[in-house]
Amino acid sequence: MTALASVTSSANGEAKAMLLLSVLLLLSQAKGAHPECGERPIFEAGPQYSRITEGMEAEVGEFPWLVSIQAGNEHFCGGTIIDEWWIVTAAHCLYSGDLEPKDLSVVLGTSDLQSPSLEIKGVTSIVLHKDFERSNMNNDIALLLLNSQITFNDLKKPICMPRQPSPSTWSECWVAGWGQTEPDDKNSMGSDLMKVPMIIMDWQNCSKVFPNLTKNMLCAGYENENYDACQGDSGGPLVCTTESDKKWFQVGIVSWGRGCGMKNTPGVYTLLENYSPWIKKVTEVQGRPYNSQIMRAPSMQKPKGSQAPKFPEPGGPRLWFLLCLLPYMLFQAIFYW
Ligand code: 4AZ
Repeated sequence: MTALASVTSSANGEAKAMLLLSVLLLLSQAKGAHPECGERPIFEAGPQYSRITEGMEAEVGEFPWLVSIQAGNEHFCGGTIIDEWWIVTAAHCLYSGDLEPKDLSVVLGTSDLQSPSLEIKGVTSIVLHKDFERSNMNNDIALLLLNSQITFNDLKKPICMPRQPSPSTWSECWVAGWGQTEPDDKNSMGSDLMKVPMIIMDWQNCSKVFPNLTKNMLCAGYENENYDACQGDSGGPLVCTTESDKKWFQVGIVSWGRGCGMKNTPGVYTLLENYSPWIKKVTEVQGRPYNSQIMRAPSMQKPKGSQAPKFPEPGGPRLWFLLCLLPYMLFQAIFYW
């Protein structure tokens, strides 16, 4: 090989490396633009940020979709981020009649409600399911529209909406919240997020425990353990994952039960998969349509309604791609002409 050829091929290699880098950059920017649902990168990276030594305290970044719904700076219910604008929660949390959007705040991005780095957003609309029945808790679901959109990062991420039909078995389920840790003690609500593992129970068996159970509800518990959600956890998510795809799906909304933590008495949850059409309709009517396609299977496509720009956006992925491509073209031009 001559000296010139070896210089040319190394320059060529550099140019190819640059091309590869720019493609990676392009891909990472595209991922940031439409974050995937149901992922928890900080938690999966290992326990290096953990403050937990034992017990069932949630770790930092373990439930990045979970929010605290507050009135007068006091936590009263949980909620779940489903996209940049929307929080799903329980209707019974907001049913009191005189609650207005301006009374509410949503705390996100933290498992510690006393953290100095938490983020607080206001609410512009409260939408309760119109068929919510206080007497039997049927249709216990509501949506909150935020006053500004969430910028996702590793501490703030949307959950995946349930698949239809949902898997017959989930590999792992958890419920988490800032609710009471002692069934009869209102003062047992803490600022640290707590979690318990859950197993979804057969509907027929659960309807023997709760004869007024409707098909919009599911039951979950943990045999021989008193793991349960309690007051203050309401509105928060029951999330599950399958063995195969390691994404987290919201299967239920904490709704009601017979007391808390009673052995062999499951908790009752709103069956979220029944409400996909309702979520779609409400979010469209309110002018902030939920785009399940992007959240479920992210792609390079733009969200519905947003126009593809005619020119590269300033600092956008295409501009970066072109900038990185330029040296490659120059090398090619110098050494092959
Ligand atoms: C409640 O009062 C409540 N054990 C929530 C969940 C359960 C019981 C009560 C389930 O908000």
